[in-house]
Amino acid sequence: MPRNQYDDCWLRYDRVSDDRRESYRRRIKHAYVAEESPECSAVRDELREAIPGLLGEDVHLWQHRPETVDGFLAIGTPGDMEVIKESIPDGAVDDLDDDGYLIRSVEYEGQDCLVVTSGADQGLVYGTFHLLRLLNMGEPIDEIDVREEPAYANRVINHWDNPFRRTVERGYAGESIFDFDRLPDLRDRYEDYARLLASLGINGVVLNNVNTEYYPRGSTNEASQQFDGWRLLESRRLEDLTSLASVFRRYGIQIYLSVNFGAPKRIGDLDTFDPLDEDVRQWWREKADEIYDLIPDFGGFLVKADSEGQDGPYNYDRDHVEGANALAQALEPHGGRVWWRAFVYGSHEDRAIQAYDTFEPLDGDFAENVTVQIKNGPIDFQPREPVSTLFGAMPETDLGLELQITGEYTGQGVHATSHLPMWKEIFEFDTHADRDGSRVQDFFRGDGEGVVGVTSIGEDHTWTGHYLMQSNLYAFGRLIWDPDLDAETITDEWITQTFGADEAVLDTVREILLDSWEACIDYETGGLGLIHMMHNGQEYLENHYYPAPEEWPGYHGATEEGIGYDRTATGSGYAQQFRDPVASRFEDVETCPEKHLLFFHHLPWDHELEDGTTVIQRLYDNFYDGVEEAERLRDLWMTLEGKIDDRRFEHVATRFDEQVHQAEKWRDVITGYFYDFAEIEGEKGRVP
Ligand code: GCW
Repeated sequence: MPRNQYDDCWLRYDRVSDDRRESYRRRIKHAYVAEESPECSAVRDELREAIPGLLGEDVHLWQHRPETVDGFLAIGTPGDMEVIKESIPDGAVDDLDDDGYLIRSVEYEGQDCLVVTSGADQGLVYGTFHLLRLLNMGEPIDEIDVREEPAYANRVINHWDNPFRRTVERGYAGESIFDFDRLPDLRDRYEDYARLLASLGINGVVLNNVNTEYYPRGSTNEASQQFDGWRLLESRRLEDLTSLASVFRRYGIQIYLSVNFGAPKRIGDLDTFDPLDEDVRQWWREKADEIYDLIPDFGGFLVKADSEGQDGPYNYDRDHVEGANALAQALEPHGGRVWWRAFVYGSHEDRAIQAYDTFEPLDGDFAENVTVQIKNGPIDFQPREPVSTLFGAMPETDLGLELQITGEYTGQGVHATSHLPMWKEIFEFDTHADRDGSRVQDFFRGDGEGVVGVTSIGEDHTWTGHYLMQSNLYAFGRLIWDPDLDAETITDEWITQTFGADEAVLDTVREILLDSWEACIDYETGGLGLIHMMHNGQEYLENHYYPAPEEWPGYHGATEEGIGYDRTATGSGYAQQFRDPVASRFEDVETCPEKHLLFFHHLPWDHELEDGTTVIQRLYDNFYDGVEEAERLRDLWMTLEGKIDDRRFEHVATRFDEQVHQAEKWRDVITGYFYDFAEIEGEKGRVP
């Protein structure tokens, strides 16, 4: 599929304004980039791509210092070139994280230069993309002095791509971009994707779905037959991966694989995959040796075990430590890491309490190179959930935070729902854990820790199924590079690089994105902490898209006398998994924040809230307000006709119509469903 300008997302490199052009031209028209590494060749490629767009003329790449010009761009480590060694104070780079970089405008022997430097080549890639972002946004560059380091060591994208069917679980942008059957042949799309990720400072990508085998075991239904990622550990498949690894390596990105815990039996022909069996441990060691012979900078394994039917240590009555450590011992000699998911449920009546009950007691027993990967909330990426109680509860274990970039529960690539406000709320949440810095964002800062995002990019020109939903991938990357960035700054960066600098476009798209999440919460859940009322249809694109509260009585707890789930001491006790003062705040119906009220409490329909409104009336009102908000956001978008290219304008406008239609459906189905229980009419004749 030929690339066109609509595929470029935020790397459009549109022509800069005339008032910037001269100062830009003086410092970047001529570029001297260090020679020897794949990363530096990626840097040169990106300059060749960007400068013609920004300046309207090609970049002149020199193999030495261009002495005859007014100024130039120098990109390299201090050891690579004099101009950097002499214009950057000694040691300024030494104490920088390898992924960190400096960008400085300097005057060097009468020339106006721009220096991008780092202690390592991947830092040069991230630094170059930072510079190009500033140019893309029309920022002044004559007095730059930037020092950047990422907040988290591991900034990883998780793909739920099914390798050989090219389907993407929870993907809404067409086929998977990865054509594993055609490897080692490469597609341009791989490099374009690596560029997008590197421009955000992403340094790891898990290529395939955590559902690596079809389930339930032996099932014949077509849907589950597509989970075939376990085959990627076959030797011929590993050889094929070396080319893909080389594409991502150029951009400072390591590749990882989701592996099936039963692989020793499934691929290795052993008759067991018991993690304490020495043949099984030997098998994993040999498989790891084989991988690292082919891909020396392989990142490691991601494992979904004993979860939603995937194989795991429970098959042999072993626990998660015994399971994870069996793989960790194999990767350890090569510096590889096991990312072991804590998304395990099904044996506790209240799904919310299981992860803590299961993993907290194992704190400190996991091997050094194991990271326990935890979803932001206790259920499953709902539009709003309280945070996981494991954050702050496992101080002796490396932890990873798992966020969902794809909109599985927030409109599936049709609704324009920004996840950034959600992530900011999660990041800012104070767990009151007994340590310096107890906000969620203060965790995950160790070398073996980090933040991962589940994306769903695909073959579609939009990459994400919706032009506005590219903003979620962008926001994820920027936020985990610097969680102190505010939502407005990140959103404005994305809008300016994607749609240009028109003030009206900027203000309008910013308002749409930053208001979209609360609107989605209101028209999908009624905004009092209710969750999980979606249809679990067989049809792929139906699953989790339509409302079906009748399918999940155990989640919302609607009865004739009231609604909500009692997670206090009189119920499942989930609130007590938090530390005080958080635990007592949630425990007490008077102090529990309204946005989480029915997640922690089961209350009569006519229970009065702080402002005297009853629970049922508030639910009715929020659903109606949510639909009105969706209509308002659509109307806002319509004001941009003629200010944005027709293709993207129409694309988004069409989806807004569907979004409003679906919002009405969610409102009517769920308020009708509650009315049947409560038999309480809504004010203003709203319900029924
Ligand atoms: O979010 C749910 C999804 C599944 C997903 C699972 C998980 C990959 O509905 O599609 O499976 O959780 O996170 O493992």
